[in-house]
Amino acid sequence: MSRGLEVDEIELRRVQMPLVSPFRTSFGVTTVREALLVRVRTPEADGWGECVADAEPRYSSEHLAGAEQAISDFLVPALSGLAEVTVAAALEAWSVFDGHLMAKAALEAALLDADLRARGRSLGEELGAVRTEVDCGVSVGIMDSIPELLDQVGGYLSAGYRRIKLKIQPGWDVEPVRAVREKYGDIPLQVDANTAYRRFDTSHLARLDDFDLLLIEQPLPERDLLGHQHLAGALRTPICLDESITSAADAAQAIALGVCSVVNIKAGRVGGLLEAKRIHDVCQAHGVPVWCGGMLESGVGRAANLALAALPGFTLPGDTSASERYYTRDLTTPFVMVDGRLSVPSGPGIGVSPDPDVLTEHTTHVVHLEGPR
Ligand code: OSB
Ligand code: MG
Repeated sequence: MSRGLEVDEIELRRVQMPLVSPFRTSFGVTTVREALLVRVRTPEADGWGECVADAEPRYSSEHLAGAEQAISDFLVPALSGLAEVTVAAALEAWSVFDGHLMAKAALEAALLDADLRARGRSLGEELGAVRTEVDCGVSVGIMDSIPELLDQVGGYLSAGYRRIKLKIQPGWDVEPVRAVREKYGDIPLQVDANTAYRRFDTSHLARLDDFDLLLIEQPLPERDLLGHQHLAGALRTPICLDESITSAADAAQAIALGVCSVVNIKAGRVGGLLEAKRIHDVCQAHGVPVWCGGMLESGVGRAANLALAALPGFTLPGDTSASERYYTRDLTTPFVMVDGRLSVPSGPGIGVSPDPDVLTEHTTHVVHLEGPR
């Protein structure tokens, strides 16, 4: 972005989207996804961003109401001090505010989308995409019983998903993994604990080594890098970090310390698409494979995730699933999986826009903020 954006208005919109089935993780269950959409209005185009914070601070310390407040009270006012509103200048101005990465990512995405649409350039091109479609994996929640889990996994395999990820927690780990391996054989399979284990669980987690998993994602708490380092030495299964990695500096440190050998990148968790690309670059330079995570996004966030997942270092299938895995009606034209892959949008910006009627139907409240003066 060279010249500045003329931002007339910023719209913050809360939406509620019922999931096709409840999604249970070690930190809670979601039946209706609550999201915050950011629309940046400029004379040339509207730019869209989706905030990945949850209604409650369980996955991370951020939550939706807090993100909304951070945007309206700090991030938008900070734009007023800029000579020119550019994405780079905005990120620089926001760097004085500690944390609030999900809030920053949502507004960054909307500014970037507005700018790219005005310039007729796709997000994929801007980030350095090298492919037009990406391999899809699917994240399978904790279920009430093994037969229900096997049914759900079977459905996703029939649909064509190229990799299955099982959510695990103490009491739901070795047995479900064994059952899926026994029934479905040598499929690409991995697990995600969302910080549910502690260092004293090391010998229990080592039992997962029998199942040739692609990786185990975030077994220990976010801050416990040393614990993950010990675990990496004790397990054959590769350690992948999600919650622990919030910047390129985090990724560089984790790699240098031998804490993980794979990284799950979520732009929404790391303060934006540009930081996500930097994490990708650091990992690629060290030969560490990455994949694109998800936070049950609507089509708005999904479109941006697909552009990111098209970068060369994203060599593992991500949690970039089809719209119908989450929602009966997505906010955008649904993303449909063909042969286990989703197409990377090629239109300007994120390449899709919310349908006004679906948007209105799901909206619970809207706030309009004046653009920077
Ligand atoms: O840890 O990857 C995670 C969903 C919400 C919060 C955290 C996570 C997830 C998922 C689902 O695993 C990914 C998706 O399909 O969007
Ligand atoms: Mg995860």
